[in-house]
Amino acid sequence: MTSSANDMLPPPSSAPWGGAGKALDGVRVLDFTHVQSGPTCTQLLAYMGADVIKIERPGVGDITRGQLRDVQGADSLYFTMLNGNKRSITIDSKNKKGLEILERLVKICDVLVENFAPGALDRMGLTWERVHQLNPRMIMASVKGFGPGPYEDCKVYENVAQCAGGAASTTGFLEGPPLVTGAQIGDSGTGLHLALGIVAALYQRNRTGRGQRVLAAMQDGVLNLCRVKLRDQQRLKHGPLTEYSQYGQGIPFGDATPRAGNDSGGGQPGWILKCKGWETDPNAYIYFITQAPVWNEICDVIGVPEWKTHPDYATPNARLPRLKQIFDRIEQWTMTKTKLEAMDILNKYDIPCGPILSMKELADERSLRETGTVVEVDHPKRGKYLTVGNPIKLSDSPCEVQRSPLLGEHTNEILSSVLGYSEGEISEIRASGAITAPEKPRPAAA
Ligand code: CAO
Repeated sequence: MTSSANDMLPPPSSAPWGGAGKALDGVRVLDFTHVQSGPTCTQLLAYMGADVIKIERPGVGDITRGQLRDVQGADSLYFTMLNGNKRSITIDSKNKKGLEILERLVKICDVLVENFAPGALDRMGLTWERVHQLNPRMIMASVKGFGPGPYEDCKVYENVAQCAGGAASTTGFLEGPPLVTGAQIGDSGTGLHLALGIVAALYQRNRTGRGQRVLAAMQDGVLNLCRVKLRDQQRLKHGPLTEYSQYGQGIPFGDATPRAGNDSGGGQPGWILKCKGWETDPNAYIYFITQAPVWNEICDVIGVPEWKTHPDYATPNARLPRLKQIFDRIEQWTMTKTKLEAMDILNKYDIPCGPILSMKELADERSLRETGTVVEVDHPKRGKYLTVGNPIKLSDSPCEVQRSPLLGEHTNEILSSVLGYSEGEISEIRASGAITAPEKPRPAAA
């Protein structure tokens, strides 16, 4: 009889769904991340059950704790919404004792995640070689702005990545400048890529017994999300991009994928159209897709049944040069309905469409609360706030969203119960300055 890898696995659990622990139970993450990209990644791992220990500089912490502060004396929403379900320990990595504690953490963690500027971790003494020597099973995962190449030493923020990864050159209107998008595809998008790399590395480690380096460069992550634009770049060699409205307007194409306004990215033309109330409500709009299989239904709904058979409109190819005129006609209809009324009517006919929802509407949307995508949590300093829960739903690993930790809230707990330091040793550590901010000099006596 031959044995397979599956023979090594335990039999299926008889616990009820959601009662067999969390997907990443038992995985301990040394979270050396800050700002947005890295924290997005480690928050997802925490949502999935990993024990995420966030290392922060004593007295200061993640810089976002104090950025865009809305409540005096409380951690900002920037921080709280990216650091739920984590524990916080303060360690000064430039203090000798601090580095010793960090190295002890390296030995007992499964994954180290960091997104410092290139070289910062090496300067702390935590090179890949050192980390691998301390713990050969350690997976060391990094977000950097760029991969190896001419820009590898550059510091990068969200919009820089959007520009360098191809998003900005392909976003906006043809006649306008490049635009960045509100979706944080550089930061949160790269955090997502990194999280996938980490779980793949954890899975491979089950077989090989060793860790590896995982790198997600923000430029690469953005380009991956702009894959269809690189597709269009190659199609340009073979003629104009007929689904872009500039084709119908007779505007010639250049040698690079142009900005496409609100054109649909796929082969089904779409546009954003005004709805009732657009004069005063900036979000009274709907995205409308003229999907070919429901063309007849579209003609009936907007009141031009003759377009079903008219040679200028009956086929997708005939419609391509007339998209502007077609959407203008559809808009005459959408302007008579609110975006939600239009949505109701169009969905009855399976016509793909989507209301432009504001953040206010999303925050109030009951179904998002019910699925745990939008969650209200309580915080000792700022009170209740909304955050985004796990957007990835696992049927056997439910997510309970917890508030973000206060700066250093778990320092003692981690030193004693995770690292096994005695009370006496913790006092010595405290005296060494490794976990506390240096005292501010007192003003001289008058
Ligand atoms: N104890 C002591 N020092 C610490 C510390 C700790 N616990 N935590 C961090 N530091 C130090 C680092 O060692 C580094 O010091 P040196 O430069 O002297 O070696 C310093 O803090 C700052 O690190 P940084 O250069 O990463 O921070 P920055 O604010 O100047 O730059 C950012 C921020 C995001 C531009 C940069 O980290 C970066 O390019 N990261 C990679 C790309 C990325 O993730 N960008 C997305 C950010 S989200 O918009």
